[in-house]
Amino acid sequence: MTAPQHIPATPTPFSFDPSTTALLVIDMQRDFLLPGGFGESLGNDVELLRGVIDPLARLMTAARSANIPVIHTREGHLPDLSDCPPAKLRRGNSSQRIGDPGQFGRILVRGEYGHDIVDELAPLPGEVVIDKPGKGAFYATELGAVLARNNVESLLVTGVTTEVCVHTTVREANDRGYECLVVSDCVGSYFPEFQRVGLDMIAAQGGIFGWVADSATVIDALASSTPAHTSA
Ligand code: TIU
Repeated sequence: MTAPQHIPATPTPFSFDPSTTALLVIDMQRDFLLPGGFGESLGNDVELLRGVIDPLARLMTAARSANIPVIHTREGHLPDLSDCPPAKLRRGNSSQRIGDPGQFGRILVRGEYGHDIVDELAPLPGEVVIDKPGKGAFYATELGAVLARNNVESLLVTGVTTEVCVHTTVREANDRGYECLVVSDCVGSYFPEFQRVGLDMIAAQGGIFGWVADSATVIDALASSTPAHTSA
């Protein structure tokens, strides 16, 4: 244990102990972020997601300097799609389904170029990467065990998309007893309205799912925290 730190946040200051905190980076994958990729092929403006890359890269650097473990997730499926529920497979545009050939390999299939994390945010050797078949990062993954093993109690949550995988994961984490701070400029949505409302929903009703603060504020707090973790 180290002394609790406080990050100015909405709706109240976020109290966290750096020695029991992890940075969660959700689904910063080429399929969602690269121009010409799956996300763009569905008619989305990927620039709205790409704006997350620079602040998130700075936050990851700050977390690593504070010895806060960085845990990455990727949404995707086994090549035979046996872990993809038929209902999920059927969903969406009929010419662009999970497992179909895309610009960067088979869409959201593990091992394909598009499934992996963008170069700017590549995991460092030794950092945990959780492959998840669902929107939430806890469902059918080892995330809960990884967090327990590292005595994690608080999560700094980042990634894409705000209203889908970030929200699902924050809700799952909240129900499991984790305290979640969502970093507002390090999460992104293809839909500006969903970004705004998604963030509002986290902190509404006195912090029904968690807290919200921007990356500059979080980085300031991490810079004054004491290194604590040694591994993930
Ligand atoms: N990672 C994530 O949010 N997956 C999605 O499918 N997001 C959409 O917004 N579609």
